[in-house]
Amino acid sequence: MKNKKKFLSLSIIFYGILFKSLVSCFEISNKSNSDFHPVSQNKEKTRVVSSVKSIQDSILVSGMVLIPSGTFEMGADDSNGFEDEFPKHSVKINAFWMDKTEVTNAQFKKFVDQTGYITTAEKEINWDEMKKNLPPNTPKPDDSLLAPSSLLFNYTSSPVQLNDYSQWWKFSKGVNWKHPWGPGSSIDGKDNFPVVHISWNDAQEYCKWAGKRLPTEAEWEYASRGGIEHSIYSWGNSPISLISSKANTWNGLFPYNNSMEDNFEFLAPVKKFPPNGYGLHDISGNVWEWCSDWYDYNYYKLFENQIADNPIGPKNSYDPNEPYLDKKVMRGGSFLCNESYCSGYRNSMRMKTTPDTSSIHAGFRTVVDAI
Ligand SMILES: [Ca+2]
Ligand SMILES: [Ca+2]
Repeated sequence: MKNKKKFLSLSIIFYGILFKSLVSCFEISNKSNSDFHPVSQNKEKTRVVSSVKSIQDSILVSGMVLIPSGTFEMGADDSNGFEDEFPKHSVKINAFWMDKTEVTNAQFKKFVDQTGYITTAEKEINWDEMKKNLPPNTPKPDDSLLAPSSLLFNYTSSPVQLNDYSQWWKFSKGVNWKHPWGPGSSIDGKDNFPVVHISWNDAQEYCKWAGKRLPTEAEWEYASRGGIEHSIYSWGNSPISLISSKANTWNGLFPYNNSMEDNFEFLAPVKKFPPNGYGLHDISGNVWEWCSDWYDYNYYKLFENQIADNPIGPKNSYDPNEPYLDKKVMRGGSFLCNESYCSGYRNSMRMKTTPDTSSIHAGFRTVVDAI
């Protein structure tokens, strides 16, 4: 029993995508609702730019929208922000093109068909590589734990302590982008669903093939805001609890009762929810989206009282909760987020996880520099 417990905790450290972050969500969401102060909706507006400048552009940016250059205030919009979202600071962003949707199964399949690429979740875990990022003398787990695997969500049968994420996250064998719910599942007929079980490393390889790149964290937040200043969400400031039509999230009681007011229990096909002001679908919810930046808890402090000019993130990762793990940023929340547990769909909410991890609710979208 002792050994079993040790392996469980070890696997959570290894493959612990989102674990600490989910705890962070819990801490945020436990704040009183009385702290929530919606501001006026008058600033909401729709601004979609979809023109292209040349034939070459039109090929490259198919399925993308132009995000115009500008300066915005990056970071928490109210007291619900987590500590790493402060201080709010000015950021200048050059124009860029961004995918209207999360990268789909059909798009990723084209990449795999042309390159033969094998994703992280489809490979056995290389213990020699992995242990370099773990505390010294971490024991090697049983070989069965090193088999190709990814993280799956499982309902609990009843209310549980929300700080014990191992109750609903299971590291599961045979789970990958082609079999998102395990060996018995497939993506047949799901071309327009977001590809999932994609590690940051996988997303990088796709970008190289496509001639594109991942957005920086600053670009992502700027795009998510959709041209609305000081908005908590990509649609403005109306609470998610009142507008389930805005994004695919978790309605009801997490993690045991999904009431599905938004009509989707888990993943939704892309474009089932309205775009934000820049024409981006599912920038909030559905699946988390990788950014190019390393995560640093203190990064925003570097830009206090100055304008950050197209920041590309820190040179090194730092998460005080797991300082021995290097983590990349993810943004936007997923179908597992809700107001009572995880508000990851807030514009400024910062998620972080190691670049070799994958899960049922993590994907990405790409960008291209606008010249
Ligand atoms: Ca949903
Ligand atoms: Ca998303």
